[in-house]
Amino acid sequence: MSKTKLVPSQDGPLSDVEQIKIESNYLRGTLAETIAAPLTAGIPDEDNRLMKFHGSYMQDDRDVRNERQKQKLEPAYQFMVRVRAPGGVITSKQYISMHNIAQKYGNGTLRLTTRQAIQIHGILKWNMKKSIRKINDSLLDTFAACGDVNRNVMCNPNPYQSDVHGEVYEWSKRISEHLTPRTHAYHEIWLDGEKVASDTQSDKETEPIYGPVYLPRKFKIGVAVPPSNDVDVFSQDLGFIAILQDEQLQGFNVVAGGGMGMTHGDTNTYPQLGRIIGFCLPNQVIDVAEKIVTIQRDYGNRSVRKNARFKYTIDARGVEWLTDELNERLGWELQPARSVEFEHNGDRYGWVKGTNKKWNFTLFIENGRIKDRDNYKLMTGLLEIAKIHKGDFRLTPNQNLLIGNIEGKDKAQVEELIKKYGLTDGKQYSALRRNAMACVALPTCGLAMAESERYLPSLLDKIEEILEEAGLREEEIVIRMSGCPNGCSRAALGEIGFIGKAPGKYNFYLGAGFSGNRLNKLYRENIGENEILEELKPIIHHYAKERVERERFGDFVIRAGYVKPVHSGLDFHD
Ligand code: SRM
Ligand code: SF4
Repeated sequence: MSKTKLVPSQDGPLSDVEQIKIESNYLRGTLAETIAAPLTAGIPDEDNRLMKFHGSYMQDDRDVRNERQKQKLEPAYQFMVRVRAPGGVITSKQYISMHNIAQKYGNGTLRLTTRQAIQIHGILKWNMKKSIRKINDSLLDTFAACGDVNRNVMCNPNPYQSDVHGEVYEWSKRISEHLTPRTHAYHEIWLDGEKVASDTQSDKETEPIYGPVYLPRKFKIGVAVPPSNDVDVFSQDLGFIAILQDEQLQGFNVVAGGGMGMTHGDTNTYPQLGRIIGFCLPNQVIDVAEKIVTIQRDYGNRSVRKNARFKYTIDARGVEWLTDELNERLGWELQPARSVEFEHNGDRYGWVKGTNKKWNFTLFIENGRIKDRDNYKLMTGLLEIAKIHKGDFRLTPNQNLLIGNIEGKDKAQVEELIKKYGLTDGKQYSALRRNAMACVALPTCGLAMAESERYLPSLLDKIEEILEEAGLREEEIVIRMSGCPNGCSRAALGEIGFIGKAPGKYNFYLGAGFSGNRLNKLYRENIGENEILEELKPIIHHYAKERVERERFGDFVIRAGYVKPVHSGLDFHD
């Protein structure tokens, strides 16, 4: 019997978001009107909730929030749009469009996300329709990039096994397409599609998978190709692990019920690892994804939003319940899971030749932010590459960018531009920095309790000094920082993890598995930079001196007794 957890009952009244969804007429609400309303740069809260399904969040610039309040001005409202790219694959032309939209309507930067999507921040309400239309003109879209539906489906961008990767990627795209909501609201609001009257709604439009109230909470799917676990398959609501034999795709192990978010001080919330529940053939994968989504639709908690993710649905009932329910809905049974090993959950940088003989270059993009700085013209450099590049770009699950499928004859030209703009595979940095991720946090994220993207690089400068002293500059250690316990950088899977508590203060975690198969554990609470460095320094030196051969940092801190291992989120707070 698997362990279960009593989570707050779902028999209470529906949460406010459920009410908004019910009344929204398939995600319309009054969005069309409030986006057009000229008197305020913002939109009302109910529409902002619906806006997420359309791939956008209203935010305000938190750097100027207090000053504007003093001046009795409304917050500096602006919108972030998230552009979905299943498996992170986009063409050069699409990349150029994103660049242009960010320059013209956004804050002039692009943000590669931890789920292989692109975010453009700082778009004013008056420019939202134009921006979304341009995104759609480029054959990308923002629909279902956020909201209580299935999000961007992640997939390993592995250039080594091009053929198998291509096949797995195609399945990921099909899962994504199959689970995309069917409402016409997006087209109607943003692309001036034909209006659907609410009284004839049911005749014209249905959501065969989601139903009219969609899911109780966001839902995330990732597909891993071993030995790389770059998609952090155990952090996904639903994961698929490609099983390969003699370079042929046999099928997928199915992983259910992962998630990273929690709330400080609430032990009913916790990060959780997905559990491997069986194996399916390639052509069964869409059926499995659909049925799992419907189980979450029917059993997820619609009363307490904090406990509405799939991990809680499973933990309240047990894994056996899930497999029984799934097998029943499928009408056939999952096969026993195949054995599989992961080696790492990071990206592999630099040049690599695929089995299709084409070249790929993975660029190190610190924390996913593409912008021009005085001495590093990353944004301009990438634009110039996109102008001549005939292959594709792949956004990696670790916020980096792979310039993919370069013909041998074109390699020198790309190489020249990489050199000209000083773009890098990160080899001049420590292995720690190459394995680091920070979420966006301030100034755009409304939920940030502490800095993350803007702070981690300077903290790393100091940790790197300790690593140099200890002779560990080239030791790969996974470090992740999130500005709040939502864990958007998948911080609970960092061998070293920091989660924001208050400005300048972080909870400090240790001991996740290097390949993303074990959670970390709280080591010190609410500490600032000096204490972080004081705490970390002796541990790093201890590791340098006493690690056994090939022992990973996350494994060492457990063996040395700094923290207990956490193999299930149900033990995260023990
Ligand atoms: Fe996230 C909410 C940014 C990946 C867990 N996340 C947010 C919001 C939208 C804040 C908000 O709700 O107002 C952040 C916008 C910040 C900004 O200014 O851009 C935000 N999340 C991000 C991104 C951009 C972080 C990044 O640095 O790349 C990632 C976008 C992914 C994408 O392309 O879809 C991002 N978020 C994640 C991940 C990692 C993942 O999915 O692999 C997680 C942890 C995995 C999980 O979902 O369990 C994650 N984000 C959350 C949560 C907590 C959800 C929970 O139920 O536990 C929230 C808050 C919420 O949903 O209420 C959140
Ligand atoms: Fe914002 Fe928190 Fe996510 Fe960071 S972890 S982007 S602070 S919601």
